[in-house]
Amino acid sequence: MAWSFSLNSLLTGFVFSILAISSVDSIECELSSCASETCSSPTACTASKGCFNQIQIFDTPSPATNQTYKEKGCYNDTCNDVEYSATLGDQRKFSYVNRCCTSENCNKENLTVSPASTEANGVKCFGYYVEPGFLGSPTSLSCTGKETKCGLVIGTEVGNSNPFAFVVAGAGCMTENACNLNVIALNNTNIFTLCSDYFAISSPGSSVPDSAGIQPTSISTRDMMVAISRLSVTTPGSFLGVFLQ
Ligand SMILES: *[C@@H]1O[C@H](CO)[C@@H](O)[C@H](O)[C@H]1NC(C)=O
Ligand SMILES: *[C@@H]1O[C@H](CO)[C@@H](O)[C@H](O)[C@H]1NC(C)=O
Ligand SMILES: *[C@@H]1O[C@H](CO)[C@@H](O)[C@H](O)[C@H]1NC(C)=O
Ligand SMILES: *[C@H]1O[C@@H](CO)[C@H](O)[C@@H](O)[C@@H]1NC(C)=O
Repeated sequence: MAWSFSLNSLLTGFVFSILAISSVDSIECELSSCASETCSSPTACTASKGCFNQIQIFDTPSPATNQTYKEKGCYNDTCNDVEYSATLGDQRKFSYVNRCCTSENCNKENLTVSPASTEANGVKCFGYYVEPGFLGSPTSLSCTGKETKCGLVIGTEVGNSNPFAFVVAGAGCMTENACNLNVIALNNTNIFTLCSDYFAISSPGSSVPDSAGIQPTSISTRDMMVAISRLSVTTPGSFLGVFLQ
């Protein structure tokens, strides 16, 4: 028995060393980026953990304002497989997909985004969209597919001397994992999101006041306009204060 025990521990030790060696091994991934149709020529990077493949799509009613960003590269610590989207007013829709993989050059494939479900899910949100030079009008959006939350999106320019330089703002339907984001997206835009029943017109089986004690249906289009119109003259912080008071 002693013999078999020591053989066992020898084997176990051997297996552990192999695992230890292979986990410090590094792999090569494709490193590239595309802004709409313009892509950098792909190079390679070395990752200790794996490769990522990311796509961001900003869908608008016109090809001239559509934007697609793709990025491929290496990661050394963490990477999350995520997929989220937000549909705002005036047919503005933002989708984000990030995929992680851990074998050599596994991010070579180009990501495609499967079309989101167009089936209404019963949630209705205020839809709104504004950017410099474009002021939309508030609408009621019938949310579809997995976009079951109502919320607000604010985009500010990264690195602008005014930390709240405003690029885009909107309200609409979002997937739950698109709530409470604070990320850099699209063309160097800081995206901040907030979900709240305050932006809901109706949701199935819910007439409960939200945590702020406001009936979801109590917001009027006029309230929304007033609040949003303050956006261009104030900071997102105090703008949010309007909603969170
Ligand atoms: C990951 O680590 C390797 C080796 O330490 C390094 O060469 C590489 O630049 C790092 N890559 C990233 C994306 O941090
Ligand atoms: C991915 O897209 C880039 C840029 O459009 C293209 O050059 C490349 O060949 C594509 N890769 C694959 C594997 O289809
Ligand atoms: C991206 O941002 C840069 C600098 O902020 C700007 O020059 C460029 O036109 C922008 N590209 C698009 C597609 O909006
Ligand atoms: C953006 O443009 C409109 C109008 O031509 C198309 O219908 C969309 O499919 C297109 N969206 C993307 C992501 O290319």
